[in-house]
Amino acid sequence: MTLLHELDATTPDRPALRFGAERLTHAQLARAAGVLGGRIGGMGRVAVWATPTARTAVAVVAALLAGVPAVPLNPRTGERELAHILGDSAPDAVLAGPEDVLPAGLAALPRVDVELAGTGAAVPAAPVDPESPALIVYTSGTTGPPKGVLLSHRAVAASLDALAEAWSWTADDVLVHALPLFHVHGLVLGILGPLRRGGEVRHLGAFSVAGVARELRDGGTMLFGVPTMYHRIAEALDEDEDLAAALAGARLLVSGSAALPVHDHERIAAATGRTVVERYGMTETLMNTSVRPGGEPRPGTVGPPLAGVDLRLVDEDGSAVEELDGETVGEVQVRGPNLFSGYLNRPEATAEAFDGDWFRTGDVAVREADGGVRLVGRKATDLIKSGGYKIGAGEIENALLDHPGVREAAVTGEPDPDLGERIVAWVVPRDGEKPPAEAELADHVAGLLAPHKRPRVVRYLHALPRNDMGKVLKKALPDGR
Ligand code: MCA
Ligand code: AMP
Repeated sequence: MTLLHELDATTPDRPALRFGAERLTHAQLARAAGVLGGRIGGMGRVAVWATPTARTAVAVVAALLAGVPAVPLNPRTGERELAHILGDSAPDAVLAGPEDVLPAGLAALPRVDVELAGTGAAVPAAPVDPESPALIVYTSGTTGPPKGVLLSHRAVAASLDALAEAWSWTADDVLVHALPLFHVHGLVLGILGPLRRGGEVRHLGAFSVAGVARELRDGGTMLFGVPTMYHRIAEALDEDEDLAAALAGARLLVSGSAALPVHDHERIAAATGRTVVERYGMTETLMNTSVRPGGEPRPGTVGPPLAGVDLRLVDEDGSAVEELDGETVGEVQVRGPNLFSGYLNRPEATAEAFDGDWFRTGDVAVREADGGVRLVGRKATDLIKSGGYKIGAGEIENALLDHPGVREAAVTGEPDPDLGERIVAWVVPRDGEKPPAEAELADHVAGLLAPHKRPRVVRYLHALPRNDMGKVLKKALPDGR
């Protein structure tokens, strides 16, 4: 089985990747990845220094071809998180661009340079077991460090093919995006998606509204983004007719990773005449549902299940919710070929995540009369979605407690018009006279974990509200949830 489009006589010269000035056709990508695959063949796992560059795509494709599971690393990961991921996944090497400066935490690992123009022997196309892991993607939970999600070749292929069917996604599509390449959204949907179809992806390197408009005007047919990106687009639309025209010319505008507020849906639809399509997924399940393009626009819903995905709602007592009334809530549970194979080294966590063969998403939803899913919340209040990133309150609390100026810490998410939710740190300083500054605490968390996990607001308290057992009562925080 191969996850990628097989080159035929008509496709080798078609563009595959465009990252600014770096451009590779399908044949050039196959060559560069084939050569790199030959160098890493036989390794147990490889880490990929997942910068937003063509090298990351080449490295991941090489690993897929060689049948070596790839562990994408956020190039801004802080020292503690990096040490955890490396210790947990035990890669044999790190694949990085020759110019990349790697942190000390990677010094002990053999380094393999990723070249865009591959010279040398290409990997022979060995058959890969569809059940073997293609990727190990780290994702946050409510407590503890992130868990490695094992994604098989089968799951990735199944999910991408279901999306292709739902969206009529073909080799003629040119996808535009600016998502990070160390999560499912940017890497699986945003890079492997176009490559599986034999189409093209143009990555902006970093998100900007102007960059989106430029690439859509210049032949882009689809845009993938998180709600924060669509919010920034919606904000810019008022004064930018070119942007509205560029969006209107796209075949498909897709949002995911968090809820797109109705207000942003409406502003984009009013200015462009286009409805943003929402799809719903998760690192562990890849994609579960999607609104079908051309259907009745109904902001707030994430559409019916994709082909092959079984989805049910389960109430507090564990009984299935049968009502399609748009009112009765239950936890979303899914099963299908899109599901992960388990958490790396975490059999208990894997077992806990399932109810029989149904995966418990932790998302709470209602179903509409047409079977469409409307997400209404999450079971765990200790998970924060900020800018489309999932962040566990516990890991930030632990990082804050390691700061010498912090006696106690609690972390919550608050609504934020741009990020969806912003991370708020509630801190009891050791010295009330000289509390550590907000920026210092943000830098501390960014350095240990990752910049997107840093608190955006710090509130200082004399004590945290606790119950008789000593458990922090987050709901009792002055503005907490
Ligand atoms: C700021 N920066 C710092 C600090 N403060 N760095 C270190 N220490 C600090 N104290 C740097 C940042 O690294 C960054 O640098 C720049 O300042 C701006 O950072 P930030 O404010 O965090 O960025 P932002 O403007 O808030 O980012 C918004 C964003 C981003 C672009 C929308 O949140 C984003 O890319 N989100 C995508 C999340 C995603 O892909 N989620 C998918 C997972 P520089 O600018 O140089 O980078 S969910 C998933 O995969 C499932 C399956 C699904 O359904 O999709
Ligand atoms: P992650 O664990 O980072 O892969 O994020 C998965 C979570 O993102 C899901 O469990 C949902 O809570 C959320 N999510 C993904 N897509 C959507 C969407 N379209 N609308 C609302 N929430 C979403």
